[in-house]
Amino acid sequence: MDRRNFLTHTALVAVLPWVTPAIGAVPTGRESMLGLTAREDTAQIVDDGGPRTRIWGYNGQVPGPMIRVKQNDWVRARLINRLPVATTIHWHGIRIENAMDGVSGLTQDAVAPGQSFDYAFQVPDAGTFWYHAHTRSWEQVARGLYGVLIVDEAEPVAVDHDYVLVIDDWRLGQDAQIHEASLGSLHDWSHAGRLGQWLTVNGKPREAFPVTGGQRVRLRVVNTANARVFTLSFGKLKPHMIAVDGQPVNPRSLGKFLTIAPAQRVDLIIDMPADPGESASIDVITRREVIQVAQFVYDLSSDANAAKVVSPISRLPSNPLSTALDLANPERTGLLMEGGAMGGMQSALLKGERRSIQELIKEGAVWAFNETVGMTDTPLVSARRGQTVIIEMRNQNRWPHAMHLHGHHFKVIERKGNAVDDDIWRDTELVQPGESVSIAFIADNPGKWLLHCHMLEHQAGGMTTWLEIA
Ligand SMILES: [Cu+2]
Repeated sequence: MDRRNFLTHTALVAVLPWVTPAIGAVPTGRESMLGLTAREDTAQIVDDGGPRTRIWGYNGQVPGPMIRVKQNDWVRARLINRLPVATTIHWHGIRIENAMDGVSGLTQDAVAPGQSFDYAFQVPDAGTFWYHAHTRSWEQVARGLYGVLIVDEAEPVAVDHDYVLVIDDWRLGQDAQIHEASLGSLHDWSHAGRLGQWLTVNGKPREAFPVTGGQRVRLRVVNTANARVFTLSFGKLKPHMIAVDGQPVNPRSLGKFLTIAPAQRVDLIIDMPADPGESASIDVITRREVIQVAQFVYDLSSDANAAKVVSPISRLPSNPLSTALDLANPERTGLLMEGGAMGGMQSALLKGERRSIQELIKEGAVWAFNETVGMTDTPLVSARRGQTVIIEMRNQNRWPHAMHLHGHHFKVIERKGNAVDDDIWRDTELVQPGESVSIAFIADNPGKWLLHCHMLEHQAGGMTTWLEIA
């Protein structure tokens, strides 16, 4: 339980007092324009008393300001770039108008230092989303350019608390500063991506959520790490999953652990036990240890610490997502995922030319989709609007990949050759080494949309392609 164990490469000492959560929600809407200034600042991401860390953050904060709107509202945000480099914002999981998707080089030009860009879009789905830099994201997200975007249901959902748990890992030097020398490290790119040794939740080392016994908590878990897949344990608590990547699912018991890949979100309902003596901590489980990252703190002075009649957990209202897949007449394509350390890739196409693995390594081009590194002139798929698209992904390398599709939510219809029939619609799916996973979605959002690995070093190393919907 000692956080020092987690810091295998630094001498940072971690003993902290609990701090109360302070996530402010910034309303936005048709009338008001939210300013998001991307700039360098410092943040207390290590323990109080330790040094402040130089970060890049929206309005100088990490996470950036929480944006909270109602379903069908407009988000209007002005990105003001005070960074030394160009940037853009991607609104992850929002089924957005293509021009607002924030992908530099595909949907907009990158915003140069000193310049600004106005994003304005309507949010069709209620749920838990996030926003982050989408220009050199392997560096900009690692430095802290991300925030949470919550879209509230049209009718409020009955809970006593609505809490957010944003998990990130940071690679810090002994001075508690971001380890810059390893940004862009070929080792990270060709292995699991940039993994940090310092954990934060909501931008600090630990989080405390006030509760009283018998209360119902909605907990929105967001993984903003560049590459780390987190495994969370809730001790004796019994969470139920109610939404995945912003889309409602039939409430179901979580089981023992929550596995959450980079960019994924999971909404949970947790009924707090009446007895404050019961375990109420949230732990991150690694291969070596158990690290407490958050705790539900009972208000012992309250008379309310009593068991309430536990009402059933109802399903969240459905979002207006097209789910009637036409599996008989799909546009179908394969996506072979190759490369990485120990992957055995011999050569691949880079900018239209076949290059040997030795040449590719020199360019950091260590991953390929369908024998091609990175973006191509023609899309992986051209679909008519409304067509069902099936993408058969085959992970033929030694590493897991968190595959993210922009502008749509998809359903896994087949895994390892077995048909899957569940009610989960995702924007990011973890594909394990050796696995084949087929996803299907209705191409109902016109434009140019990325499909890429959200292990951001894998994306930068070549795991990115695009689809075009007429
Ligand atoms: Cu990957």
